[in-house]
Amino acid sequence: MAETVESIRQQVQGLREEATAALAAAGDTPTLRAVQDRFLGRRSGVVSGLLKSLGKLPSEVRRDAGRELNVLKREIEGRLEEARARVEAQAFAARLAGERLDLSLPGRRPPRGRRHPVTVVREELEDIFIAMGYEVYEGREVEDDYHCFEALNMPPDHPARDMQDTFYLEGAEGQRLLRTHTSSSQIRYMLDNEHPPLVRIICPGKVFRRDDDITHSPMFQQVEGLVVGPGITLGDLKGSIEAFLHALFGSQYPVRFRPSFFPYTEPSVEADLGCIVCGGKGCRVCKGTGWVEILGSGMVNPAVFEAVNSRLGGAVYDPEKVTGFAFGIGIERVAMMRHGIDDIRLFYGSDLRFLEQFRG
Ligand code: 2U9
Repeated sequence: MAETVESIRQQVQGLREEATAALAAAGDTPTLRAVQDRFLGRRSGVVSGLLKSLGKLPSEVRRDAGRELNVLKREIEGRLEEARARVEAQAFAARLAGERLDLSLPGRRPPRGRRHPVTVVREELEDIFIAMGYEVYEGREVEDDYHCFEALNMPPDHPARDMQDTFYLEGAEGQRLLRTHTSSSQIRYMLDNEHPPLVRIICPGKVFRRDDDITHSPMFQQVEGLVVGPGITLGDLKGSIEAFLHALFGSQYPVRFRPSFFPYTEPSVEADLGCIVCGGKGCRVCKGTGWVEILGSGMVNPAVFEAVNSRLGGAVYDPEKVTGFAFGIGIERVAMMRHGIDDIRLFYGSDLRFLEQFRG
């Protein structure tokens, strides 16, 4: 092999022309890669091969030949870069040309959610009571027998438990249950109260019962209220409930109270509202009576205070010194009356055709 600088130069020039032509003709990335492999590939690239064989050349030729080959290598690398940029720009332009993009089209409106109709009523109830000076206290949905029943004057064999059968869970710390009313949260509040024995709270939230028909859902929502302090009377109960119902429905509707029974209140009273459908004349909704039952209430049974006191280890809620009233209202029932809905289960069927009819 009688290589001279001149013959190397000729080879380099040949390769330069060949590479330049190949790169100019390359129109896509795979072709570019093939050109790169052919000239600069580590194993079989022509230029790489020549660079590797420099060592075999006579020393007087080696230095100049090396310089020529390295210049060529850098040149091909530079051209490759240019060709790559060109191919990419062409591909992008082709994609844009194929895409029909109309920037004047109006955007797609993302679907907008809304509050659930029961949430709307719950928040309205909360606002009314907040304006009347009540604190909102949530408590917990998973409770124990003590907070849900025992402290509320419903010992294990009490018949009132039949109406509040619920879902029981066995846990590491003993039996738990899903609360059947938010009264359990009110017990919890009294036990944790930082300003005893003064209380003015509402407890809104989900409750659970073994019930399922058109007016009962296994999960429904309540707001219960509790007011405790020295000198609280049945008159306070009546005035507060009437003010609340008038704020909720309008002061044109009369409110009346009837005796009732709950283990946790004594005396107990239920409140009726003049029928909002017929205005009191009598219709299907009020079953001809002109009145609809709207909430339950009563004066807190001293047995409830005693149960709390025995947990607290002292007469904190001394029935000789403080009295209180409590009430409870089902939120779905209010929403049903408002909108003329006759099946509670519609609220929890997740059917958007139903839910989208409400403003929220
Ligand atoms: C304490 C003491 C007493 C809360 C009360 C009612 C009457 C009542 C129902 C209304 C419709 C439940 O959602 S509903 O099914 N509630 O009738 N609730 S008195 O009495 C209490 C609460 C807490 C410490």
